[in-house]
Amino acid sequence: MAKTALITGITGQDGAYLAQFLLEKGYRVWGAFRRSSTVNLERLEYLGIRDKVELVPLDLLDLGNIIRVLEKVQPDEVYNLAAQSFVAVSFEQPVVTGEITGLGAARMLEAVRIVNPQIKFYQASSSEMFGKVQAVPQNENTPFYPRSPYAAAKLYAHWMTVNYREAYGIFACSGILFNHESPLRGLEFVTRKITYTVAQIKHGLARELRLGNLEARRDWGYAPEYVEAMWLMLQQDEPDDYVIATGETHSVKEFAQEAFACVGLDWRDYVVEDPAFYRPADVELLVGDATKAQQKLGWRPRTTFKELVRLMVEADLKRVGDRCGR
Ligand code: NDP
Ligand code: GDR
Repeated sequence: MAKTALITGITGQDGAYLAQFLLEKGYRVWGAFRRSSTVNLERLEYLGIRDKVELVPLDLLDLGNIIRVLEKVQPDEVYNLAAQSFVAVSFEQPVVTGEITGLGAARMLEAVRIVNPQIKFYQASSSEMFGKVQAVPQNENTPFYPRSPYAAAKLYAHWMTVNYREAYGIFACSGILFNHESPLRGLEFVTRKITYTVAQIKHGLARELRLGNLEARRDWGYAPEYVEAMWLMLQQDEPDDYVIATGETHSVKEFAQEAFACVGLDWRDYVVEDPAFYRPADVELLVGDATKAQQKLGWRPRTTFKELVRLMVEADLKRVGDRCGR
């Protein structure tokens, strides 16, 4: 019998790629979206899977709603990808970020415990939980030091996941994923902001790129490979937590340099450092050690930094070109 999966955050980057991956594995896939005046299914459409995913309204703020969805869908696996996921906004909306990103995960876990504790549960944890550098590279044993309301909310969700595993025997896994990017990345995140603006500049539609902290370093991987790791975690004999990362770190400046180089331009002619994009507290250096995932899950990143930048720039050149009829 085909397995059934429920994915929260289906309208986001990872939701779309995970749905595609699970459909290819023969899963029945339910996508949970929150009600809005215009539902955004652009990413599912981009991947050509809009009609293959069954959609169900679910808001992480509403426990009753979540319980009824689990009763209706009866999933074998739940992937909790929904969150207020933009770190910069979490400084402006700390309480709502805590409600969605932190307590939202607790509501999901409670619903699993109430409806069917046999459901396998994946929590989308984040390298942001490592925050202020305590050690490099960061692995499952590195102490956490969250530096934003987003990271603090994710840390609460992470420990709740561990607690539900230990307290109630729920098959709950926390994937501590480092930044992963793609042509489906939201435009406010720095990588996509860079590649989209580079494409606009190349097409003569923009003249400059305003960025904040150019020295921040991140471990950037390719999103479709990262959703495979989520699935692998739920296929093991025992639930556990895993770091998923490439093991390489690059600065925002290096990303911009590489992206402009892809279209034959010099980043220094276009990038303007703008304090408006600085954060009250930032994470300066992330680099992950995914040895445990390699050994236990057989997971490895395949796409290099240069390939990632190029594929994102090329996708945006095409998109911007199509929009302006070139
Ligand atoms: P996105 O921001 O692209 O997607 C977030 C999703 O959450 C959207 O579908 C959004 O819906 C949904 N959502 C927000 N609030 C609610 C709510 N109250 N109820 C139900 N759904 C809600 O994130 P990504 O796909 O990039 O990331 C997926 C998850 O992984 C997130 O939890 C993120 O924090 C985490 N993560 C991401 C990493 C990355 O590098 N991408 C790294 C580590 C962790 P809507 O479209 O309506 O806004
Ligand atoms: P991050 O991603 O905060 O790591 O969270 P983001 O791309 O927003 O920032 C990365 C780094 O770039 C610096 N930066 C800028 N960031 C943005 N967005 N816009 C700018 O103009 C800019 N200029 C410099 C930031 O200061 C930061 O240091 C992402 C999200 O997907 C989280 O949900 C996820 O948990 C983590 O990745 C892992």
